[in-house]
Amino acid sequence: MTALTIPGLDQAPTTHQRLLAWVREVAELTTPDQVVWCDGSDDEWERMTAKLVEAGTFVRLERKPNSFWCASDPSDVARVEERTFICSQDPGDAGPTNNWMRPDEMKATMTELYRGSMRGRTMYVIPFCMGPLDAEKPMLGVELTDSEYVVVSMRVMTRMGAKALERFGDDADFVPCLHSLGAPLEPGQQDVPWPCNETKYISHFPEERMIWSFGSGYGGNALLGKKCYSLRIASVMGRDEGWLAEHMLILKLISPENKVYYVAAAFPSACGKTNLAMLEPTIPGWKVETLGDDIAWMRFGEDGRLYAVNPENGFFGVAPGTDWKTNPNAMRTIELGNSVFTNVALTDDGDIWWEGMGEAPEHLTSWKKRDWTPGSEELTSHPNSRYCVPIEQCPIVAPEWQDPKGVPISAILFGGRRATTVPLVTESRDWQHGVFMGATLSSETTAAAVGQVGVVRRDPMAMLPFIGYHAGDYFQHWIDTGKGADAAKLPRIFYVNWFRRGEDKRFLWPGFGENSRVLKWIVERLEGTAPAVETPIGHVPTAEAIDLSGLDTPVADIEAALGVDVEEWKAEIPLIEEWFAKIGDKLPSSLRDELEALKQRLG
Ligand code: SAT
Ligand code: MN
Repeated sequence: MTALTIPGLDQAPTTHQRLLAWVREVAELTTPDQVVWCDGSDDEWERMTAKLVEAGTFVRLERKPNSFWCASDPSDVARVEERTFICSQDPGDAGPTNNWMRPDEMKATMTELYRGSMRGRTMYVIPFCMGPLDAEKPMLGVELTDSEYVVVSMRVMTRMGAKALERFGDDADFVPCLHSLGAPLEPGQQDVPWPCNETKYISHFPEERMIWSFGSGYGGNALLGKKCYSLRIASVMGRDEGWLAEHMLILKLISPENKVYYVAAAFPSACGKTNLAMLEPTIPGWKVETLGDDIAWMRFGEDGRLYAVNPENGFFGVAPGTDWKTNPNAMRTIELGNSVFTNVALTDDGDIWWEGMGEAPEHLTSWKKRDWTPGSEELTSHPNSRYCVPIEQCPIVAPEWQDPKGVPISAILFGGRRATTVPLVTESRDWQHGVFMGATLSSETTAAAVGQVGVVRRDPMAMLPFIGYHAGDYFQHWIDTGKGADAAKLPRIFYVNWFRRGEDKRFLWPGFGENSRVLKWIVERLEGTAPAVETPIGHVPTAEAIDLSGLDTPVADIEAALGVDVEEWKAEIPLIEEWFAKIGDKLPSSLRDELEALKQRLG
């Protein structure tokens, strides 16, 4: 039998046999019109963006250099957790928090979906690297996709193209990531601006370190280096190899004495991680620099400290609510251009607009491509609309952000969005208690995933949708990470909640730049200079322990934000018990002990 000839298939700029064989196999299954090996050049960016403009997917912005407005299909706007699967051999390895399907069954189902799914389109081969290219062991992947939007976005979010392929040599390991929109084109058929398929699968094969995605073009479902590789697959690698892949920002805090502290912080999607990562301290003399806003890979260094690397190359931030007041550094980053804006509004003079930017212009084109005027009932932008921009453009990016060694973490923050119960900040008693805090983290749901917004759910370490294996084993891995280490060198763990509300429902804490006051208290705890009150749930500052100079929030509000209400916490216990029951037999006994100890302390 003669092999199928598909233009471009044989123009591979590599001699990596496994890669070549896999690309051929997928091309023969999906039957694209041609295969293009992406090099990541400016030329390629020009060609891709021009093609997207031509197709009506992109509108070039007049008011931002090299930037584009994009509206997705209204049905394809967020991660689809219901359609996300961990296909381990044993369902016990996916655990109670993931959807599971047998790998052979999933492969059979998806193979039929992929058959001919790229017909009439181009299949792009995107070699990429998560984390610095000069890492001792670069973390490589290849995404095959029939979406130009994905190519362009991967160029921003990862190190991709020729410079990544260089690191493949003849036989480097890589994570195969297969993506198809599932929207083949028949000869002469007119394309739509945002092709996708009603049927969606986001499937992970943890034992094979492989990802198959079908039917969606949206970020978290389609940019497979991000949540799929850097969290779900990497968390499994981390379990097996003794490191942590976490849903955390990485920031650098510089004190007035020029002392440097690196902080990693986990929050569920759309809870202000990007804002915290780029915070502008309101207290004099303090500075923040950023290293990442979404994902941290943490490994022990030779000195016994935990070092964090950001595997990403760009920010994929929530647009609404971002403006010169809440996140000036994000605004400065996108002002420089080279950005893709998805599902925000378009102004008549060719700029972008979204809720939270102040007074709306007289007329906009909404994310649904409809005329919008200030009287309109609809939102201008989808609540999960995003900007996608290179990290290097951030004016406060830390110079060491590409250091393959990473940066030593002094404090880990876990945070959720809770209107009640959880104080502004609590310091854990020790590592194990900190892991308990993380494991029982809860938050009100946001628009980052399809589903109801505002429901309290447990979101352990803000990783609920991203743990690539059994949540109980994941907790044990966190416990073991602490056990194997020198306790004095471990990061200290804190639990924060910027979102507590008063009886009249208003926020008690101003948040944003003022969060620097909480960071300052945390640093003073590390230095042993700040007081805290021992409460049943951990160490909590009094209002006096926090630097409130120049803040006009009433002290009564701060006190309420810091309050530990024993009755509220007693009401929380059955919810934690319910959550632990869901984890089942694999719940580490040390976490059960922590729960018992908490109950005792609450009396
Ligand atoms: O949709 S993404 O996963 O890319 C972003 C997020 O939900 O945090
Ligand atoms: Mn995220």
